[in-house]
Amino acid sequence: MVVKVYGSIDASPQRVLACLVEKEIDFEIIPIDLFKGEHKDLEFLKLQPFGQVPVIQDGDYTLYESRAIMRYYAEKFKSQGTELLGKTIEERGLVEQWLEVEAQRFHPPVYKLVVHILLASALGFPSDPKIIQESEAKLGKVLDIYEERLSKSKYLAGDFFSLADLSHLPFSQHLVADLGKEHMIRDRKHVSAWWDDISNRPSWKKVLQLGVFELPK
Ligand SMILES: N[C@@H](CCC(=O)N[C@@H](CS)C(=O)NCC(=O)O)C(=O)O
Repeated sequence: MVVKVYGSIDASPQRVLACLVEKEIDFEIIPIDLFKGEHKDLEFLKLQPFGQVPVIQDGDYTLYESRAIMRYYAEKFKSQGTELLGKTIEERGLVEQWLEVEAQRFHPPVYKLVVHILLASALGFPSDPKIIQESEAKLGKVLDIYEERLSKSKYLAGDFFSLADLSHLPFSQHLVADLGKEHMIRDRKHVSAWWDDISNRPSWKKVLQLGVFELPK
């Protein structure tokens, strides 16, 4: 069965694609152009009533929310491809803990940086320097905690790569590649080594080969 991934070359769909590649699951991308507003079309809203990508369709099963999709495939194909949830219930607990940290602590400030540095003019509103400054400060404090954690274990949940690390790839890529904030990673020795490790995985390179995010001309 080939999984249909509705999305674009955007960070949240990339999270799902990296997981599918790690789990050796075949997929097909159904392009949804956010700048043309295709995610608000009535047909698309039948799949994702909040009007966001990604959504997957697997036969007649439909699922949205990128982290829920990753958890679903990591569990469904536990023994296929890379084990991404940990081998014991204790490891699983730590994977879940760091997945929550990514979603609740890392994502909000980095998302604001993407909106205010990268997207504001394309979306037609002025970027707010105060929000940029506050978000960078918040993110810096979060990354200080990562630095401490990664001085004790190679990856976030322990000495094994997991969904918790993978979930950071798309927005860390934005930090490094398009936001001019690579120093936030590089100034922290262990975070920097972790980023080099996870971003050099063949799965992430394959996702980037599918295309990189570009603003409309
Ligand atoms: N919590 C959702 C967030 C998805 C999300 O923010 N998707 C963005 C693209 S990266 C989107 O569809 N933006 C268009 C919009 O929100 O109108 C998930 O993880 O799937």
